[in-house]
Amino acid sequence: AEGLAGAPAPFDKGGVKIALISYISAGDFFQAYQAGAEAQAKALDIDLRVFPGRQDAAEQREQVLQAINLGVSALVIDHGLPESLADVAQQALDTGIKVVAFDVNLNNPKIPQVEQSDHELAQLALDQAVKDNGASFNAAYVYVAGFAPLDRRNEVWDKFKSQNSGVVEKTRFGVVNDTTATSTADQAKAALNANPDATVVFAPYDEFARGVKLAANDLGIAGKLKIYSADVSTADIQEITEEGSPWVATVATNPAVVGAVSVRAAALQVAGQVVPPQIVVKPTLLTQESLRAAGVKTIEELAQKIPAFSTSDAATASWIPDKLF
Ligand code: SR1
Repeated sequence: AEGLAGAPAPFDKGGVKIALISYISAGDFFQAYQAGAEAQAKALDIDLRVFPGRQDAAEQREQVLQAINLGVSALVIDHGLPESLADVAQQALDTGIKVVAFDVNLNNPKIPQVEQSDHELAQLALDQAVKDNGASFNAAYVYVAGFAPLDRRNEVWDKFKSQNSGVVEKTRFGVVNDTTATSTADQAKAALNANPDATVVFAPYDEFARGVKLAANDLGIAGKLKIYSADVSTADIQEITEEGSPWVATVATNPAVVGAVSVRAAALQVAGQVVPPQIVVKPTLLTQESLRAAGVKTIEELAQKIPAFSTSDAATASWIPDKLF
């Protein structure tokens, strides 16, 4: 450990231990989130201990206890089930460990919450759906309850339906597991087969959108469907912009930036600095049309064109390097 010149203690000496404890590690979003957290940790000379997420609430809870025993200075808890985390997160706080939560509501005023402004994200996607399809359409909706970001996006979907009586939810499905896209594709095939009049799909997680696109291609109905999602990755850009793709818009942050912000929020607290209770990284609407017109093929190219994809002003300080990508 070398330390960071000009940084407050303990970062001036380096080697501060922070744990990143995820519920899900698979998929583009979570891999990029972790990569961003690692890049920010490296820039701060933090010894980041990454605990793999395997969609296992009991294992994630155990990992929090392991991190406490490791003597970390802070924990970043990335997704998970509040009921299996709240008491062990409090235990961490009680031993002097700082805690940051990303997308899991631990309902604790001592734990700042990082999020992507999910209400705005969903609203931007649905506004685009109305722009493209008018305010009357039959929809398929992909949702799994219990994940804070999906629950927040669902609140917007419910409100949107109540304000647009011409929008009919014909079918609802979804699964989050270690093969979310292919499992969702299986469900989507059955649901879209049974509801051939559904023309718009609200799938606010890129793994959901990828699954629905797979199903649409298998069923030969890609030409009559339009998919609206959340999230973006290089692989998603390829899927959105390819000829004949039904995936017409997504609303996204750069997940690597969100990972970096989460580590910065933890570091600020370890340095004794104040962090707001809500730390928001705002998303951007990316349509198929705009991506094709800009000729953007990768998330790095997006970062060159859209400032919010290269850095965020959330949880910054003069001593924290934040130009990472
Ligand atoms: C299972 S929750 C998936 C969502 O978490 C993050 O907020 C991403 O945006 C993703 O859509």
